[in-house]
Amino acid sequence: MHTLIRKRMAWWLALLVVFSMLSAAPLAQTQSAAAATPPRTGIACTTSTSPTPTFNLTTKTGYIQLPDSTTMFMWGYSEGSSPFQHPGPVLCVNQGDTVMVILQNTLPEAVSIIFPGQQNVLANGVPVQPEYTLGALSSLAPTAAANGGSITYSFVASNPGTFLYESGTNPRKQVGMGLFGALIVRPTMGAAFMYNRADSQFTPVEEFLALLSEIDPYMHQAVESGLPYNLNNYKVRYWLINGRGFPDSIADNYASWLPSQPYGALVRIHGYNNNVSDTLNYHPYPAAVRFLNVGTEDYPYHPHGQNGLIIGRDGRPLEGPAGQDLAFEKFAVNIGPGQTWDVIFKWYDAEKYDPVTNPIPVTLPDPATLVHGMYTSASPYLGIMGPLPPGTMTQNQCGEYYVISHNHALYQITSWGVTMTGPVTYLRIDPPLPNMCP
Ligand SMILES: [Cu+2]
Repeated sequence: MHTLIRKRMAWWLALLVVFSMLSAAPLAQTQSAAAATPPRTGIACTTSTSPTPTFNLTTKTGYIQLPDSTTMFMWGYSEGSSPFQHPGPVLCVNQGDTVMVILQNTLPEAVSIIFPGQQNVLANGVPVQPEYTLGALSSLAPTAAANGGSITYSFVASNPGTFLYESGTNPRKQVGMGLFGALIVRPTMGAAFMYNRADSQFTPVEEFLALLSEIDPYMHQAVESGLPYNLNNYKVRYWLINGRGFPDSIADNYASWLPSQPYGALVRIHGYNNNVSDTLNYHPYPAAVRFLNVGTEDYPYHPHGQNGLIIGRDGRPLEGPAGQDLAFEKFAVNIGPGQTWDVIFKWYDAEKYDPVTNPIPVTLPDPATLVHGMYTSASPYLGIMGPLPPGTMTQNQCGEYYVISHNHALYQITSWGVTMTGPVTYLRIDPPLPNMCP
């Protein structure tokens, strides 16, 4: 079952998998690590009591499912006694918190955690220093010993923003095996802001994670078998978003058929309203996406159809010394290894087409003559389901729009050769409230 057989699935098979999705998967309530009722889409935070949040991270081994039907052996950080998960829990804390992370190591080699972007990190109360073995650097931070060791890291989360946490011990191997996660520091202005700037406000239920990573299957196979692996042979075959490949990426958080991959990547929003003549005022703020790259390659991510406003990078707001706004609009978001990018974006229903009051001023083709994709609403109008040709099926629920959003290095949106998988997801735009969307 764990042998890495390259299974070249036909694309239509992958489509069949998609057909089983978005069918309102029930939320798994057994994952106690996250909030009691995690959101179906968006960031599922693991929290602890402010101002001294404490997280117990235990290294575990486990398996994840990949889009070519491969089952991949992984290492990971799990919360306390929770089962293996990939990636590690999304730790959400508040600016100024004294964060304590207690690492318990069950793996057969020493492991550590580093917190890039955090200052004055302590390990067992002592400032973090590298470890040396026989005079050679062996870890960027003090370790928890193999097979049961423990160590406690602590730091004050001084800066709001998006950060990685990851192994600092033989990171090429250990981070590649899955020892990483995301850390979100909320600013003192509140959880609806990315930074302590009024212009960083977003709609809280429209906050999303895009944690991009990669897998060399031969390294994982060697580690599972207890064999050495020459990292000069490192070659990535799988790329993931939030620990999943498309189409699993668009399934809900905690989808029941992905028990060790809790985080979905579907970006589900409402249109943004800043038009004073608009009668809708329930949605005055944009959506937010936190991009992170824990791999070794650039990930040039691009959401189709709109620019993002880049407001922060590596846990620092883009601003001048006097607080001048240095945010800039960009189409492709090219996240380098180890970087994080904080992006807000607005989706406008610019023309507000309506079949009665504002019809599209062209003759629409007969739906019977069109090829309909599996998420078609068979109508160009937001919130309206058109007539589908007989025999056609759709996963569309309420006339919502779908826009693809994906890594634009096309060789990276594969799973060992199975194209159009990997770091791909959808932007889903729901019709204005009240709507019929489940
Ligand atoms: Cu594209």
